[in-house]
Amino acid sequence: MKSRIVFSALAGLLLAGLTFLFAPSSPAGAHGNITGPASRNYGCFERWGSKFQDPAMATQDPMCWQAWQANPSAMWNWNGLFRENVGGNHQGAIPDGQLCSGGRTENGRYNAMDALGDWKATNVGTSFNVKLFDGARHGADYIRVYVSKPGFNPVTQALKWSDLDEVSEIGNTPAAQWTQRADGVEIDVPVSAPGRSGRALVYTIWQASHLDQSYYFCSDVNFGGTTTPPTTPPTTPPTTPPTTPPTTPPTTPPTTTPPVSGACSATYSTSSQWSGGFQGEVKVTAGSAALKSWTVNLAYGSAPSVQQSWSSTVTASGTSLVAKNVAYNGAVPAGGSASFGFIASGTASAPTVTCTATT
Ligand SMILES: [Cu+2]
Repeated sequence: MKSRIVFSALAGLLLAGLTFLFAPSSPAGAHGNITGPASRNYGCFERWGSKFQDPAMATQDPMCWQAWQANPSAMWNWNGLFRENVGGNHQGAIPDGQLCSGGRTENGRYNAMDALGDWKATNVGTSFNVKLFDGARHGADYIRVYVSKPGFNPVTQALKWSDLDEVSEIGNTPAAQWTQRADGVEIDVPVSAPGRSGRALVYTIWQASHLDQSYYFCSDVNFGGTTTPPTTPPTTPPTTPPTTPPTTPPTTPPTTTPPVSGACSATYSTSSQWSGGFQGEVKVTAGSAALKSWTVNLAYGSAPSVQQSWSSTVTASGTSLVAKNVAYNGAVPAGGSASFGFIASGTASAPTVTCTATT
């Protein structure tokens, strides 16, 4: 279940604009999250999911940038930040400093949510609603909302349980009583925090009425903040030349060498799935010769519809998906490997995988 895809900042820069082929989709079929004031990973998904490789994020929204670099699955799986079998002992299950990752749940997928820094904060008044979207229609045994105490600075301080005051709670509420949406249900939990101003963290525990499944969300807020008029997303100034990788020597076009089958091998794994979609990952391993470029064919009964891919360009061809290396990961040393991933709709199934390469 854990992603083995790691982006480096350089890879992100090189990738920008190269591999973004598909519009994103939200895997909204399962579980849920706080959509307002948006939790850290939901906010990063909402703001950047359609352009998660845009290097502008590094300066415009650096905390989201570090989160995407650390593990994009934390955003693609925005609805999966939960623990099971906590038995109501949330403080016992989650150490101080790890509250925003749910105690580094899911093999650490959400660890970047604990990172200290200037996360984008939602402006709220002293009375506002916490909106919980539940794509799985679990409903709630209870929902508890906490606000960090006055003086706590989420930009510089790691959140501890003792930093929190509980400000609101609702009890057992079946999904049938929530607001019905086509893709799930949602509920507003009213919160009042009189006299507050400035930055704070809102912490929500959702005990879903499904197994013993509890969800943990950090939402950054700014009490009394003024809403700035929506600015158009800054575009790269046309006078700025695109950054070219200075150290990459010109390579001969890979098409001059015929592909060799057997030069590489590839393995497929489903790293995550939810109702209506899944995330697949493929590892390409070079044989005894270094690769200059590679192509992986994933043969299915019928090709799944791909919404998003990274570290590869993925296109459908008949009943197959055809994945080609991108600029930065075509060269693989002998015995070395490269990885890519994709998000697709439908039900995960294991494809027949073949790899060809130029050496
Ligand atoms: Cu669930």
